Amino acid sequence: MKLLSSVDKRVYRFDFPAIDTYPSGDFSDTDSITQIASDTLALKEVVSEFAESANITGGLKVDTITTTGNVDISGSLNVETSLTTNQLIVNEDLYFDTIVIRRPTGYSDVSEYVIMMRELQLWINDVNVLPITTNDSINIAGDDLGDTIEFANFSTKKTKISQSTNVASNVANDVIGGTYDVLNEIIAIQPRLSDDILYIPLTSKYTINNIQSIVCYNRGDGFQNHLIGLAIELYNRDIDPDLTQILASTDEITTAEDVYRYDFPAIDTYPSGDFSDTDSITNIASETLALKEVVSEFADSANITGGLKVDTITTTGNVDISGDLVVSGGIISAPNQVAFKATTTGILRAISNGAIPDFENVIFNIGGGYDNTNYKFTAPVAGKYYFVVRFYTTGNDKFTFDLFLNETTIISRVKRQLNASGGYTIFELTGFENLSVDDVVYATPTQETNISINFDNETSFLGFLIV
Ligand SMILES: [Ca+2]
Repeated sequence: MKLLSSVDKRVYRFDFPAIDTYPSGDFSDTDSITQIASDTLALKEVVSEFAESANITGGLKVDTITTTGNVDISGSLNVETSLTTNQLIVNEDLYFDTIVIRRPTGYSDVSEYVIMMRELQLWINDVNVLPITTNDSINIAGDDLGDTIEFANFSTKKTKISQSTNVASNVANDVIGGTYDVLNEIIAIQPRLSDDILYIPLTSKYTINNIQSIVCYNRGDGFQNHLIGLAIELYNRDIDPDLTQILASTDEITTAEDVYRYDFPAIDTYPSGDFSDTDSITNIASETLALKEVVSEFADSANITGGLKVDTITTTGNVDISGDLVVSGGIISAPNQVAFKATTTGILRAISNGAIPDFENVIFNIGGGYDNTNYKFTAPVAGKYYFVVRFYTTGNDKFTFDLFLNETTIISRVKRQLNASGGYTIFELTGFENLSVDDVVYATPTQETNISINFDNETSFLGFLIV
């Protein structure tokens, strides 16, 4: 707001954005304590600069937005033309760098929440990467979670200790012992809780899509039911340090087994002959050795190397298919497939050579390719089109009627060679043509003088895109 002292007015009025809500007929041309002064009475200024920030309930239209800070968008960002940036950071949700083994529902098959096993393997590119991408346990209680494999509590995110020398990082020491080499401390020394976890931070970040399999070797000397209730979860602690977003998860273990195997989509890339029927640090356990589960549910989005089976696919965006689309049942609905039909209106007319019948009455025109001012169809997309020109002639004169492509090529022709009797005959001219975008198709009589056509609904021009 600025002073308007240089202007000779008795009343000054400063409009703010909500002036739009004031009834337009309620301004007063005279001094008023019940109405806002009108433009006639007052000098008006629009106040549009606000301090600090503004919460706008309606839409905001501006020519340019310049900001020195960040722009946080909780919805989607749609860019109609182009996006220019020096650095594009892709959503890393699908990358994980942390494995957590925990009890999602707090269930334990035995009274103590024991976490014990021999080994966990993360198979990527035919290699178990866990031994080379993890750090040994420090094994001190009460520390914050860091970059070492530890027992911990999921609620407090504080470390807990192992029993004896069975430290947590033995889960990735490339040793599959005869009994177990990972065990959380006994309850008499350190209470075991339902939300205790085995925390396995990786020193590398991997995409879930590249996982072939996660294999868990349970303890090997009985008591395998101690693992029942546990599940394996994947997180990205780099962007989610509180471990709140599960990127992928196995089901809870429900049966006592020696070995559990969780296949991810990239299992298709693993050589089919390389599965091992015995404990192995070089090969993925076979289905003979391990109970197999396929992990197919990921958070948010996924690039899936293998197949994808779902009940329903709903998308608000496009679906681009570079391969074939095979539909084995149901009906394909394609409401936007290019198609048009137009008819003539009026009475009998003689159409001379080169003239185009007035197909002015548009029945439908999906894709907008047909022009009912010049009676020509212009292909909006490339493809194979089928055309029909149907006309009703009451005359007996010979004629030639052609379907043209781009004014030079005759796609199809119907012809009455000689004058004939009878009249009132319907002819159909059909054509099937591979068109490029902007190819033009239309119908016109040629060669003879003219043709008498009945301009009713019997005379029509139609076409549609087949593929
Ligand atoms: Ca081990």
